[in-house]
Amino acid sequence: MTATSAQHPLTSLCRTCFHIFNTGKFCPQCNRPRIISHPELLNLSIAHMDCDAFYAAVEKRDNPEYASRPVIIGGEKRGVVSTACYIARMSGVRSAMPMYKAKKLCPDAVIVRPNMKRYQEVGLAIHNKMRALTPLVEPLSIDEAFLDLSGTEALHQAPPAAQLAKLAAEIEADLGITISIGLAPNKFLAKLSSDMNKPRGFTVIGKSDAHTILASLPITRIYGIGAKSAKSLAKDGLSQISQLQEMDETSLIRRYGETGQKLFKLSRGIDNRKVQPNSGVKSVSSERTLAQDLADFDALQDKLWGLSETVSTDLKRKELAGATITLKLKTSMHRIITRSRTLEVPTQLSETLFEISSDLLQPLTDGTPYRLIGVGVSGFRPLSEADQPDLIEPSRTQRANAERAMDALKGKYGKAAISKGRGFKTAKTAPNKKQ
Ligand code: TTP
Ligand code: MG
Repeated sequence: MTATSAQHPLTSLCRTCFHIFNTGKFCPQCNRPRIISHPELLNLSIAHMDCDAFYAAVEKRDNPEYASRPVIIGGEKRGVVSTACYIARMSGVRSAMPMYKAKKLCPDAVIVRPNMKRYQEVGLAIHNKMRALTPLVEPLSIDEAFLDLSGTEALHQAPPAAQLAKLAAEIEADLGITISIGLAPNKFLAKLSSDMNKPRGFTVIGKSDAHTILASLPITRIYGIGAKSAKSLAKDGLSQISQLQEMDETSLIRRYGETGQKLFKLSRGIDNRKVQPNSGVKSVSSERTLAQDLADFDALQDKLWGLSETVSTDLKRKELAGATITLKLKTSMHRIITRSRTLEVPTQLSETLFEISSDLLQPLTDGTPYRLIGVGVSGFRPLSEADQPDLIEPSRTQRANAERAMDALKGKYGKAAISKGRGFKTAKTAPNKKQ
């Protein structure tokens, strides 16, 4: 499906043989009907790609007997749906739904416990295929990424739209996973469009039709507008993007400050954020200024769990694993102290970050009051080397597996509200994130 504009001539791409032609319902070269048409098709280079029913797709691929059955992926203990295949979705099953409800809606579904390690491997393989097209790949989560394909046409002898269609076909053929594509002038519109015709979608939003498409959508489709912001906007009578399009910038800024300016721009399809690959990232860290100075080990260690979880979430989202863990402290006299330890095997797990940073903290708790505490990871190494089974300390491997299972429940890392027991104490205030 395609967003089109009547005034401008269309350009079309065949998603089967990648032939480019003017217009028509069938490809003049291969006669197939999977055609994508848009007047700006050859001018756009920012893409967002998101796998379809990702965890369920991996399970179906690995268990062909599930192919035509409704499949639901979910953790047993917390009883929440991680995802459901598109067959199960026809019965109304959705991510984050309680499992008992999903079972009621779809009694004949195959229920599968998540295998996070497997999904991470497949997600990484997909991101690596993207990196073969451009170094400008920004993973957003395990199954999605932004790509900036500007300037790649000469190298690949094909415009970005054709490169994307080919890549999707290659991912399907080589990895057995289907993916949906959004192509647009910027990240906001690309992400919006990839979601519009799932599964196996390819949707284009151009400059010429962005305004009209946005006008038909609710405000909640603007990134960063969660349930809370939507509620306060609704109090002011604002629920549709079209309403924002009618307001001028000054009054939006006067009402909502910086958010108002963002709403003004995004409602008009303007988004200047760059696609940021991870290659420039040297370290990932998180630190927190304490409400009151602390000297006690237990009290300080209590903060380390939340910090370790934040850093770990960030590492997983960015597909990074680092071997050097650094603890940072600032005394009440503003002196900065750092202590680091380098591990044999790089990690991205919060359990490991917590364990090592606690070890580093121990000798520094000699009664000195601290006003800030932070955890950082550097020394990045290939993800394939990360968190290997620990033969010397098998309990560490068990904890790592438990964390991966927990990640499965958390969905796209942090979307849902699940935290390990010890995190509850520190989860109230979000730490300042730094990179
Ligand atoms: P999504 O891309 O949001 O969902 P999806 O790939 O299952 O389905 P689609 O994109 O076709 O709509 O998330 C990717 C994976 O993240 C998903 O397969 C499972 C996991 N996930 C959760 O565990 N919990 C959640 O609440 C969500 C939204 C996703
Ligand atoms: Mg997805």
